[in-house]
This record gives sequence, C-alpha cells and structure tokens, in this order.
Amino acid sequence: MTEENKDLKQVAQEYDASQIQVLEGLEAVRMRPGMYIGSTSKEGLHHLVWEIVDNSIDEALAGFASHIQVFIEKDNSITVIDDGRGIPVDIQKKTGRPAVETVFTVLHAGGKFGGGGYKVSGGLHGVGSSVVNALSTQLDVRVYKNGKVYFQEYRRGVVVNDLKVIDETDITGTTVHFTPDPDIFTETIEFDFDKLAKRIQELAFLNKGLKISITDKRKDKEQNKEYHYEGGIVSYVDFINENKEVIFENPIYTDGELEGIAVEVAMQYTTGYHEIIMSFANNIHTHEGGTHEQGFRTALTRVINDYAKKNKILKENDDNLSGEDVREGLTAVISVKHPNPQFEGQTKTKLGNSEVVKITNRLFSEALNRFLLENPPIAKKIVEKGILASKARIAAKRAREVTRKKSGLEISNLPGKLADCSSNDPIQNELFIVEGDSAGGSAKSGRNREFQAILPIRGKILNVEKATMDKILANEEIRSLFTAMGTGFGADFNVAKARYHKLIIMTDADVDGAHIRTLLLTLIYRFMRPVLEAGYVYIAQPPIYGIKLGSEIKEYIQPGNDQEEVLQEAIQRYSQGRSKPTVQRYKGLGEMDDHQLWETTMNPANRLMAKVSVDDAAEADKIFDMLMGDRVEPRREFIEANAVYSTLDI
Ligand code: TTJ
Repeated sequence: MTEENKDLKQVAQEYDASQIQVLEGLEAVRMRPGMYIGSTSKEGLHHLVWEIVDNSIDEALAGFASHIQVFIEKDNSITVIDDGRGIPVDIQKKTGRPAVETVFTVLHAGGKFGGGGYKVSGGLHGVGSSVVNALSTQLDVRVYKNGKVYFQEYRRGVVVNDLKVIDETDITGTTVHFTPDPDIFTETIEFDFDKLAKRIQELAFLNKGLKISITDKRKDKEQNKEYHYEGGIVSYVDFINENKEVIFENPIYTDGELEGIAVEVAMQYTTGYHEIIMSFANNIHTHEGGTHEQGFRTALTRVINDYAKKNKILKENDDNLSGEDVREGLTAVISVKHPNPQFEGQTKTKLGNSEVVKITNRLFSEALNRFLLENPPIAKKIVEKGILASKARIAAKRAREVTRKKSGLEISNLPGKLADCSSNDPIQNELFIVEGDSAGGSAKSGRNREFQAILPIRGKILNVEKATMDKILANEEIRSLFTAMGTGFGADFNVAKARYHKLIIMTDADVDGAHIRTLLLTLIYRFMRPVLEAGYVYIAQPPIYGIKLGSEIKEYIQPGNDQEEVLQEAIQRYSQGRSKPTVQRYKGLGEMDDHQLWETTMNPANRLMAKVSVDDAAEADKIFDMLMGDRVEPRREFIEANAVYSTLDI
C-alpha cells in the first residue's frame, strides 16, 4: 500500500469511528436531555438560545464580532446571526470532516478552535451547539467566509447534506436557524420575548460596545429591541439606580487584568438603605456570589475604613465600620472573565476559583483608593453614610436586646388573624396571603384546612422604602406575616424555620391588587430574600372568565396573552345551536364564593400558580422604587405612560 493510500484508509476508519460516536452522542442527548440542558421545561427551551448566542458572544469577546441579531420566527423557530469571522469550514485531520460539521454533531466540540481568550460557551452550561442540534427537529447553518456562503442542514442532529457552497458573498459571519423538537420540549415550545429580551439586555450591559438585538416576527406587527451600551456595567448601575436618588452622579468604575483574569467593577451609592450587589463570571450571573464578590467586599470595607482613619473622619480608637455599614445603599456590578471558571454551590452559580479573591481585591482596592483621594467631597459623603449606618446598627441592636423577650415574633404568639392549618409538615403546608377581609373569609371557608393557612391583610401595607427596621417591625401587617412564617427577622432570619414551603400571594386581578402584590414582593425581596431563593414564593392566578351553561360553571379561563382567543374558542365549544353560554367576568376575588375560589384558585389539582424568582422580585423592587422612591419625575412619567392606572393612590 502506498503512503497516500495508508493515510486515506486511516482517515476512512477514523471517520467511521467518529460517525458512530456522533450517533451515540446524539442518542444520549435525546435520551436524557435534562442532563445536558437542565430541564425540558420552558427554562430548558430558552436555554437552547443561549447555547447558540454564547458562541457569537465569544466571537465578540475575541474582538471579531460587533453585532448579534436574534429572531423569533413566525413558526417559533430561532435565528441567530453574527458578523464574526464565521465558523471554520476547513477539513479537520482527525475526522476528515469540515470543522463546522463537527461543531454541530460532536458533543463538547464547541469552542475548541482558535484558542486563547475567554470563552463564555463551555462555561456554566456550555454543552455546545451539538446539543441544540440534537434537540431540534431541524437546524441549518450558513457560514459567510472566503467570499462564499457555506450551508449545511441537520434533522434531530443527523446530517442531511455535506457542507456545500450555495452562494458568493462579500461579508463574513455565521447564521444559525433551529426549530426545537416538540417531542423533547413537551411543556411548551413557545418562546417568551420578554424573557429573551431581558437576558439579551443583560448581555449587552456585560459586554460593552456589543450591539445585540431581538426581533419577534410572530405577530403581524414585529416587535424589536436593540441594546448597545458604550458604558457597559456603568450603564447597568445607572439602569438599576434609574429611579433612586444617588449621592454622587457617575458610578465609580474600574477595569483591570491580572494573571489573565479580567475584572470590572461599577458602583454607586443611593440615599436608601438597600444593598444590591450583582456579580457575574464569564457573563453568568453568580447568584450565590463567590470569590470575586468576596474580594470586592473585603476591599470595600478596608479601603473606606483606611481612608476614614487617615483623614480623621473616624478617630484612631473608634470602632471600624462593618461591611454591612459600608454597603448600605450600595449598588454594585462586578464582572470577571476567567479562562477556566469553576462554578460551585447548590445552583452552580458561585464562583469558586480561589485566586480571584486577591486579584479582585487588589484591582478594586487600588481603583477605589485612587477615587477617594481624587474626590474628597464624595469620599466624605461615602464615609459619613457608613458612619450613620453604623450608628443605626448599634441603636437597633440595643433596641433588639431590650425588646427581644416581648418582640412578639415568636411562634407562640401567632397572629390572631391567621387561620392556621392543622398539619405540622412545612413541606406540604401553604400560607395564602389574601387581600381584604371578604376574600379572606371566602378563602378561609373554601380552603383545605389540613395544609392551607390563610392570612388576610388589609389595604396597603407599609412602604418599606423609607422605613427603618424598628418602624417595619412596628407595622402590624408586616409583623403578622413574619410571625406566621416563623422565620424571624433581620440578623436572626432563618429560612430553615419556615412553617410553610409555599407562600402564596393572592390578590385581585386589578390595579390595586397589582399594587399590593408589588409591595409584598418588595418586602419579601428585601427582608425575606432566602425564602425567595428557596423557591417558596408563588402568585395565585385567579381566572378572569367563567363560562356558564344555565347556572352551572363549565370552565374557567385564566388571564394570559391569548385569553380572548381562548374565551372565543370556549364559547364556540359550549354553543349548542342558537343557545350560547353566558360569560362571567371576574374582577376580583370577592366576586367568587368560597367554593369557586377553591375550585379555580386554591385547589392544587386545578389551580395555576406562578413561581416568583429572585429576578421577578428584583423587577418588582425596581417598579416599587419608581412608585414609592424619592424621585418624582419617573413616577409621573410612569403614570402618564400608564394612564389606565391613574387611579392608583401613590
Ligand atoms: C473561531 O476561530 C476561528 C475563526 O472563527 C471562530 C468562530 O468559530 N467564530 C464564530 C462562531 N463566530 N460565530 C460563531 C457561531 C455563531 C453561531 C450563531 C453559532 C455557533 C455554533 C457559532
């Protein structure tokens, strides 16, 4: 055999072997999709988009792509377009196949080309484009490169045609279009525009200068949003603080690199008491924090104390400000990019790389130190805010010690208004927070008293924005909520003591109901965050229509984007000749009797509930700031933009 023939034979053998591996790999993905994308629910469906988009972000981070476009097509398929260099199309020695084919057909092949730089794909979930391919009924890729347009198509991950040139071009880039497989995504195959837009905006904040857009082509009128922030995470801090009063205008910003790890921090203080620290590693939101946050916190506390002592704002033998003190009113975004990030924690959203502590600490310490030296008036304001926080903390601690015995937050003092359940099993127990006495009454008689408890609350609960701890604790509605939950308060908060693993907010489907829900979510977000993080918080979804034949209710219709279509369809279904069903519209919980309330909203067998994520609550918190915060202007703009809501008494 000639040398050349030997080579060819070897290529062919390796090709066969790799094809078998490809099919086995795809099969494994389709057998256990959850193992590769977390779940096959709505979350998993949207995950497919991020797996693809991450590749384009990598190309942008490498400095070769500047514009990414995402389209939701009419048929709920997705197209992602970038203007990068295009996925390589050259034949690989090892497989004998074009690189692009390997990207889409071999597990874990993503991000192997080029090398160097940071990759967001291959990070937390980065299982690669081949997984998306395996879970799509159809996927096609177009690579614009070398003056040509290359094309390949796949069905459920299996190659339809060899890579071929279909056109000429003078641009470069990659376009991927895929249709999720309904056999895999059995819960839903509908993409959620707002959900995609929110993450895309976040990606734009985290990657300064990147232009990224999303277009929804499903409706007659296209919906389109484009995000592009030259300020990057500085713009993110501005966005978070949009409706808050700040103590200095431009966020403090630093951008540095040490040992191949890039660190960016942007921070600003508001006049409020609330702390928002958002951290990211390779564009992944590290909800559980980690070494980058740790480095940041340590540096913040040390640098501010050093400055305060050096400048005699704090006396030599005064106590140092605590971490909590210097973080009061702080909004900060920390973003690190690491060539090899380690994710830990329950939800794998905690950065574990230990060297990142000192790197973040050093880079941020230097920058903050310099800022304080160069901006003495702002430095003074920051230190004074910390001193005030420290005084309040010490006073609150004293007050707590005095009143601890009669604080009334012990379970032995369960609030009188609470109709508790009989079971002692927190895992199955549910606490309904119901607005108004009349709905509270129906809920009490309609519930299953074995595991459902009812806590009626009245009217608008306290505005927690400006209230101090002692005021919050003095508010009866808030006290009864904390007491009923059994979790304690402030420094003594303990989610493990929760008496219910479902905290269900049940308010009217009107503007007042929405307002009270916002207030409650804000309260929970700020003072019961671990309950949110544990996934214990839900919003009940009462129906908006009932379809009646005679006096019998045949069907309930839940609120939703398609509620009118569903209603019309149901009317059709229950029409018999000329006799049409009657439609009852429910404006509030109060319009339902106890039996109806149970059937439609409380009975676990029938009800719809929305689980509240920390992000949802953060959103409520933002709206809340706008409605209740110090700044009047955005509030007026909001009311003008939402004229129907003008009955709100804010
Ligand atoms: C890698 O290094 C050599 C030049 O090309 C680089 C690359 O692969 N760039 C790239 C990949 N840009 N865009 C992609 C990409 C885009 C989408 C929409 C989907 C996928 C899987 C990759």
